[in-house]
Amino acid sequence: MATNGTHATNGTSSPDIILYTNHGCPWAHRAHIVIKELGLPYKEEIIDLDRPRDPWYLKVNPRGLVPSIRYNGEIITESLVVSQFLADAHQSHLIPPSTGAENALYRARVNFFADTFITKALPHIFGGWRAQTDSEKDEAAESLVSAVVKEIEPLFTWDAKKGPFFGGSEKVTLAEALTGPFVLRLLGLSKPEYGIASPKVLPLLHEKAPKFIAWASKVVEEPSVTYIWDEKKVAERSKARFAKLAAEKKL
Ligand SMILES: N[C@@H](CCC(=O)N[C@@H](CS)C(=O)NCC(=O)O)C(=O)O
Repeated sequence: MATNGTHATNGTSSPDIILYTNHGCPWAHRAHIVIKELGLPYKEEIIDLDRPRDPWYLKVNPRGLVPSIRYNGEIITESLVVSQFLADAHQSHLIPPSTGAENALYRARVNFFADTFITKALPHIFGGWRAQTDSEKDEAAESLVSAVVKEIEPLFTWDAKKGPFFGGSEKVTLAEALTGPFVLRLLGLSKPEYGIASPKVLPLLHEKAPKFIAWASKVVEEPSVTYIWDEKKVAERSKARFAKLAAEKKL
């Protein structure tokens, strides 16, 4: 089991955290960003997703999915729940506490932003990867860009000169922690050299969703977002997985 991190940022004694993860999983990646932003020490247990889960892990998470965490002996599962829990348990720049209407409103905006990305854009990102012909990939690219323009671009209402992240924050917030793993994949795996997505995705986003691209370009530069990211490895594994699914006619 690997040990990471050195200190807690909030002045309280550090909790005992085990993160059950796989570095190729975007959902688990959310928890990595949160933990890194909080500066929390943790141990990690890599779960091999290429074979059936061991019985001990099914006791940790009966769904067999990553991420899960053990926090001072308590198990917490599901990436959104894990991320929100850690951010609430350790107050930081990620998200304000839920006390007071102003904070509650900010939290609602963060949640809406992340939810919009996941429900409106992500299905088209995945759709483009699964598509098997160039024209299907192009079609998914058009749908993705339309969704970003309609649903996400209007959410960038803050002055990005103050700070590039949600609400004009200079530091990554929970909005970026929840969406960053997918932003990395969108910007990284859409490069034409991988042949995973339509080559039109990035030029179209630059042309039609400038605020989104400016934000996304900053997100993928953050050390907390990139420290477990291996673009080439994820690209190769994704291609191999889609080729296998296509051969089994499961796409
Ligand atoms: N809704 C879950 C999704 C997690 C998820 O799908 N994890 C995948 C890896 S990216 C997994 O553990 N797959 C194992 C399997 O399906 O057997 C969350 O947000 O935590």
